[in-house]
Amino acid sequence: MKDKLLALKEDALTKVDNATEPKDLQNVRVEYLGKKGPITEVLRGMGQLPAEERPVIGQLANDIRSDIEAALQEKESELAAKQLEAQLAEEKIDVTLPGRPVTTGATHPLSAVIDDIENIFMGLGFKIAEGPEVEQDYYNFEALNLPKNHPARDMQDSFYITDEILLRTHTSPVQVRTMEAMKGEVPVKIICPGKVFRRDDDDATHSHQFMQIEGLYVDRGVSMSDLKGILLTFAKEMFGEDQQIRLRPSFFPFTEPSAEVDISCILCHGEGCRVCKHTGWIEILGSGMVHPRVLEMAGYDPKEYSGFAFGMGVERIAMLKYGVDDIRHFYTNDQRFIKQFQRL
Ligand code: 2NL
Repeated sequence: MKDKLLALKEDALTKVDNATEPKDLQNVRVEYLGKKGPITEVLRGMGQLPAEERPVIGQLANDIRSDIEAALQEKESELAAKQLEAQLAEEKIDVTLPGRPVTTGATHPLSAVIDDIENIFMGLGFKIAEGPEVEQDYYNFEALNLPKNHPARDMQDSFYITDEILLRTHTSPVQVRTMEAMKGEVPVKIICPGKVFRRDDDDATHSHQFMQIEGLYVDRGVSMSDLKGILLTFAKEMFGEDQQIRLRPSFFPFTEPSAEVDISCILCHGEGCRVCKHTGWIEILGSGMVHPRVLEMAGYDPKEYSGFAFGMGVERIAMLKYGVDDIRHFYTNDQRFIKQFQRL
């Protein structure tokens, strides 16, 4: 038995020595050390041996097994090193070839405009608040004083998931949720940017999905003059120091009184041109004093607290600021368009 094992070892080591390819070594490993190999067989047949021989033969078989394995591994690294050497001798690298250009990402123009607006309002003490895009009817409509029969609630105008769940049509629900979470604490001073969804046909100025930023300031003694002051500061920082604003009476169910806000035309500075339709003014947002019922539903006593709110469409601002003529450019993902607004 002992001689048979030693002969096996000699055979295996000779085959390892003569191997020229990794495949040869794998064959040796399977042939001698595999489950059906002679060494495994010896170990299996140990039961037939006299008791005093068992430990000796067992030890020997195990030693031979590790000797063969060690020889295999040594030869394997030897072959690998030879293979690498041959490859290096054969391959030529042309270090004079030009490098591949590295493509860098660009901030999307809508993200750039949102960043600008956020920074301006953070400078005025506003915090940023975000919330769900899939929203409950209560937060999207009911809590904003939009009655059950309001046209905005029509299936034709909103994307409903169920009777009670829909894609939010504005970011106002985030403001309602924030007030609710603050449990009557003041000041509530937030801006809420995000995606909103309306069931429009897409054209140059309409998209079924767009970005909105709304602002809300609730405290004791907040007045319409605070609204005017904040929005004038915003207009100057966003469009230039010489900007003026103009408020026109309007209507929103969630504000009373309500006002549309215009800035002086950024193209002609009030002279009259095609962009401002010869009025000298451009409408950029809607605003007003938060309706007392909206305050009350969110847990703020309208006798003690007041607030202003406003909302603007980000695409509209970006189109004005960058002279973009079609809202669909923002969503077509054409690199040539997006790269024009590149900044770090
Ligand atoms: C527009 C007009 C507006 C608001 C949004 C608001 C939010 C709360 C309470 C009261 Cl929680 N108002 N938001 C107010 C006035 C106008 O948006 O034309 N947006 C594009």
